Amino acid sequence: MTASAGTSITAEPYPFVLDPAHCALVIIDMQRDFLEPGGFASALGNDVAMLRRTVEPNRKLLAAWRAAGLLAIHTREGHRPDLADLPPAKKVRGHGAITIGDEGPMGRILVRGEAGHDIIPELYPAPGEPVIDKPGKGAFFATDLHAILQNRGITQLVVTGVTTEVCVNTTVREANDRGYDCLVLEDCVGSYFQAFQDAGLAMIRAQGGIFGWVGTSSDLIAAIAPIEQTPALKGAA
Ligand code: C5J
Repeated sequence: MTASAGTSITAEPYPFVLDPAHCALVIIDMQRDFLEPGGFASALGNDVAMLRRTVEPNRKLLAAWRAAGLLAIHTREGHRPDLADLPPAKKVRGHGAITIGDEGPMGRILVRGEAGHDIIPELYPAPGEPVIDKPGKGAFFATDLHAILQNRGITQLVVTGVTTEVCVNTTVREANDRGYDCLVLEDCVGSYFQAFQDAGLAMIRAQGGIFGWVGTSSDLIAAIAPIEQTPALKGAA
């Protein structure tokens, strides 16, 4: 078996045919403020363990993806230090005591350049891997993600990260409307709420895969392993 010609991967609602040469891994918002015990989300009382269970599967997947020579892209939700790109509605939503731009446990909340805004060390981008700074929930809104993907001939996305029902779902819907096939890996996406994790995945694969496919990292890693083991296939991919 080679993974270069189109490998069928077990997924719901039916197998996903991977085309590695035209597929990018997009890891959504694995940022310290969302995932670390001392971060903003945990200060608000969220159980970050619900998200941290995704770290190790993502780490293994990213290592395999890099070893296969495939394109990995990282996103971060956040805003300019002057907050000029922060809609007033987003700033006040939720009536929180502290909101975006205020001082949090790891610097100003969701502000670019602050420690809490950065990606967790376990999944830190390697040199050359694009990092998309996005002001919204979707990774396509007000970013150059679509241009980067188009310029590289990408037609498929493997989507992982947090949170399942917010930034992962929004990005998958945006990608779907732009013509990308999306495979979401259930063990590599997380929510602070189990009901939202379940519903978020169910909505993607419902109605014959209305937004995409749902699979697991172990099946994907098995499918790309031949690329890693066969140097000649890296060129094909
Ligand atoms: C993400 C959020 N990344 N929940 N953000 O999902 O506000």
